[in-house]
Amino acid sequence: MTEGGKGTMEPYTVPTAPFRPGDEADFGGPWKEQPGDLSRPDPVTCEASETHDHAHGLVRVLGDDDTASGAWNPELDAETLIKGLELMMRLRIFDDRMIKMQRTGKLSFYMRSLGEEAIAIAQTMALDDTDWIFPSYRQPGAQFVRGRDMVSMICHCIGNTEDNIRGRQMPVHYSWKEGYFISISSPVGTQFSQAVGVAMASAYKGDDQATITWVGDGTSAQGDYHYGLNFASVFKPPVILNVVNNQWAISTHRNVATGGENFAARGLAYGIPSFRVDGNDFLALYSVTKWARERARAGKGATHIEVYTYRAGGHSSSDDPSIYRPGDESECWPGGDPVDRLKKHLIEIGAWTEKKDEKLAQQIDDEVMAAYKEACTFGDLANGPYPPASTIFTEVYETVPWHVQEQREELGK
Ligand SMILES: Cc1ncc(C[n+]2csc(CCOP(=O)(O)OP(=O)(O)O)c2C)c(N)n1
Ligand SMILES: [Mg+2]
Repeated sequence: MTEGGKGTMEPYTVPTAPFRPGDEADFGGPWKEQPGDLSRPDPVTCEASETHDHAHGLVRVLGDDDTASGAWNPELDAETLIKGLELMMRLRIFDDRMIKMQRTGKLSFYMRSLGEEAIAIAQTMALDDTDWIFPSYRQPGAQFVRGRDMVSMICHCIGNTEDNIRGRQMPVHYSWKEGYFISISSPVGTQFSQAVGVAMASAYKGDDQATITWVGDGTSAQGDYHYGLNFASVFKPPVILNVVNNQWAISTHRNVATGGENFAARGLAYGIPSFRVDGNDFLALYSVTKWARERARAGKGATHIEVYTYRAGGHSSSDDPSIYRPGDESECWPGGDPVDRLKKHLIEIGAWTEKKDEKLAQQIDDEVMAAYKEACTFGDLANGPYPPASTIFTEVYETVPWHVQEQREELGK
């Protein structure tokens, strides 16, 4: 003991964010990692140890000059790239309109995917149409890839009579059975171990059906993430496990979520091939997810991916990021904007123009507004109609338990 009874240990500290309001954010300039840096191992024979560099580097395809190169270039044709761009634009414009609806009192709550559009879109495009999707609230975009009608999505956000889940969930916490899109859970992280369990069932049944799931950086500090990884490591089911490191968990910086070097490398300790991928690079995301799907199909088990990105908007409509981070932090992000980067690449290869882009944006916006108007014919937030009270008792149990039946009778519905 030193004088005054104090110990000699370092003082206890809680990690804090590197930049706060008023600071100049600095992420070290353009990425040092380049598209040609990393090899593409054979997905069927690859051992986790072969992905050491991939977990510590950054898988990129789109270079700073907007060209695509390197071993991870998926060589997609222009038609597929334009489809990817269109879907990302649709998600962004939809989000933009819906947050305005929330601000004007027409929705109770909303969450955008701003700056993270490439994730759900590119990764879902790389899957088979019947693969299971276990999303967080930041991947509603997967539904656009699988063709969900926007009217149905908006009806859910309003919670009107055509809400397919009858007002049981918060807005944006979608469920969509026909699209193999599992209900988004409010308690964060539950989807991770569920996804592994469903993948184990697919393997057991011999189905060629893979499962994909995502958690955020903050959520990866929870037990669910580690339980999922451990089961995936032992049983080697066909599952793609993503940690979306968007730097923030509401107002908590990601450096509170792991004391490790990064998020990707944690998968190596579980013996699972692990990749750190530029989450604003549509092509890199598509390519690594295809690799993981090929591995799953071959019965070789899970792939772990850190999607390295930045949450450009607020956490939700209830959040004000200007009180905990610099206002221009997202503009300093070296990964740029995912939609803009794919657009520039398409222009670079001569498959797109600014004019076409503007025309498409207008067309999508018109479609979103028409969908909103149609959704309101089934009820709006202020006036309803809403799902009838009787639906509290339906669609949850196949055989209604006696106590629920009793409650229903008491309510007289
Ligand atoms: C179990 C649980 N704890 C806390 C919350 C409140 N909460 C909702 S989102 C969130 C932050 C999650 O951040 P992250 O995992 O990084 O995901 P992101 O929002 O950045 O995509 C928290 C703490 C919750 N919904 N569930
Ligand atoms: Mg986060």
